[in-house]
Amino acid sequence: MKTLTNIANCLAISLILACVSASAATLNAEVVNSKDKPVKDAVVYAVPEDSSVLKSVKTPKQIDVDQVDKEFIPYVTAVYQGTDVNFPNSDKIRHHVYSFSDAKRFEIPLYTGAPEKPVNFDKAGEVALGCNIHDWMKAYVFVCESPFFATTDASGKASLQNLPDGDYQVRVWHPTLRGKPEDTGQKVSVASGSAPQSLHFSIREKKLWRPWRAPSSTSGGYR
Ligand SMILES: [Cu+2]
Repeated sequence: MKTLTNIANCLAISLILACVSASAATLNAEVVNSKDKPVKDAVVYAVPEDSSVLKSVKTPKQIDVDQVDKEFIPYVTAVYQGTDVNFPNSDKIRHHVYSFSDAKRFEIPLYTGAPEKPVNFDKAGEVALGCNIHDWMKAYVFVCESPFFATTDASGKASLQNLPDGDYQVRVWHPTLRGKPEDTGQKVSVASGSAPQSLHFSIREKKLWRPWRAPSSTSGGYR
């Protein structure tokens, strides 16, 4: 019996070791604001110093930003430079999606259902989305110069996994970020076989103007 327990212990230890090496190049990031409160929907991204790493990475070519109950879903979408974004309209009414941002100016005039073609985001930077009909509909596409990114959850945490070995600048962007993502940069070296690293970002925020939502039968009033 004792031998069996020992074998079980050995197996458990082997499994733990296997897990550690499998998650070798993992970065766990936490983003807080100047009041130490977690920041949700922040994009944490790692830019490799050796850009040849980017050639071997497979990334999705298309992604959706939906419109449901007169809101964009999700609020923040991170994409790798060059990705196509579809803007399906899941409501029964028409929306008119646009952006005036430098990284992408576009307009999809009043439509229902799926637009004819997606919008290609080929320039890195933030793209603020709006709807011409519903002023409160606001959302963002953040176009990353790197395919290694993750968006923080409600606890301000995000995990970047399967990073190829090498040196990176890890940066943060958020709609409320005061200053440039480059100013948030932290240099990190990752190597397979090492334990996950933890990064802490404290960002300065600016106030975002957001119009009140009009009353709706489904939301039960203003929000
Ligand atoms: Cu709309």
